[in-house]
Amino acid sequence: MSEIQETLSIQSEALITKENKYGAHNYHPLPVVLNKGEGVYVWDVDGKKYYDFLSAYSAVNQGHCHPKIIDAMLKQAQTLTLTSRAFYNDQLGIYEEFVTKYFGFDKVLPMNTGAEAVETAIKLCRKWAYEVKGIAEHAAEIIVCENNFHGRTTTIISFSNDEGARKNFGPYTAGFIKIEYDNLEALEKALKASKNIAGFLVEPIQGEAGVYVPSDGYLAKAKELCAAHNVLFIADEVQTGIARTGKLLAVHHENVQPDILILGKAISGGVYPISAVLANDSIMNVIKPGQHGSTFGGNPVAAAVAIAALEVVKDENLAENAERLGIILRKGLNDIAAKNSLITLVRGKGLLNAIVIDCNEDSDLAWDICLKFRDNGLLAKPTHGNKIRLAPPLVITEAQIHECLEIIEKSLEAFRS
Ligand code: IF1
Repeated sequence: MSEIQETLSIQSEALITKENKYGAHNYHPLPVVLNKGEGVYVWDVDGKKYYDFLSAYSAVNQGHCHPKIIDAMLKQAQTLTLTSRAFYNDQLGIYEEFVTKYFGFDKVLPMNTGAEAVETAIKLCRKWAYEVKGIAEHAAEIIVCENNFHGRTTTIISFSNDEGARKNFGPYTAGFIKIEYDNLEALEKALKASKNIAGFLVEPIQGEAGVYVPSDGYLAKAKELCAAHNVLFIADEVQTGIARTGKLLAVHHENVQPDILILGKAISGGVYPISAVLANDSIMNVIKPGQHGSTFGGNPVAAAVAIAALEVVKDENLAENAERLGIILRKGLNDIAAKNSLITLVRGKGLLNAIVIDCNEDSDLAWDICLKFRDNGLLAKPTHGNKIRLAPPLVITEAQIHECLEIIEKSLEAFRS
């Protein structure tokens, strides 16, 4: 794999070396060192400006350092930052009312990271299964999908089938059944096979798998099957939620209301770690004092930030923008693909898209293309070796999309064989 490029400044190289020396090697970042962001742009330490086509894995949907969100954070940070949940604070209730009405649920359970919210949903689902559905203790099972990505905790990686994420982190948590994604027959079969199914945990679009969009009707039918078997439909919208795919939630494309909704990332616009689990009373009320929590979950800064970030999504019509510009982006990418055989497939929804590069998953080609994108002023990252995720902040304009398509086309031309 190409490492530090000759084009890097001494300053960038020094900072990368520090991370390599003092930080755990749990990432392999693209060699670019950023120190500023505004809207769709980020800048490196040498002042070079880039389009951000990763948006911190869809956390920065509202654009970098959105003034309204930053103002809310600063104001609250100067007043009260953390009380713990041992006491009430004057922000949390206001946020809880706001976020539940915004997404149409009775209650919210506030956490910090996506993985924590997934863990929360799993615990909630299991407890509901024992106390409401009446499954025998320790027997509850949750159906998950192959090639899922739900986070990095021990339980979550227990039901991953990504060897890198899983290997040598065992023993694993039991109670999960894996079925093929986008396969309703497999779901129905699993639901019929056992009386102990508590929930079905699913990403409406599989992000890590390379932006894999399921067939039309899959989510609606899956929800229906779950309802028929008294099984909770749990949507992990950590990556797909908050306008990214052209609707407020990706499940809204099929008019589905999940039983449990998991949100993270863009619920803060990428300024603060905030996540949330939403459900109605019949489910959420199984959690009683002392049974779940977090020191930072629902803190006053998070509450103020999340309200501002969610207001921006509506004020600036980000879902509509993502829908409209996604179509233009995919059309432009397909036009490039028609001329350049390096792109074998363009897929996605809204502004969550990926191109599949004509090489195997072990090849360096997608990585090298991302280095070329970088040199030409656009930042993106390969996923699963041969796919490149293209997911700019949702505040991007049509003119900017066209400029980015030019960068992409020009960069790919350099690789034409
Ligand atoms: C990393 C991917 C994206 C998520 C879904 C829960 C979480 C995530 C659907 C956990 C997190 C991230 C984490 C990031 C890579 C990344 C990712 F490539 F792995 F799939 F976004 F595309 N559910 N996704 O996508 O949220 O605990 O991280 O806040 O570096 O691991 P978290």
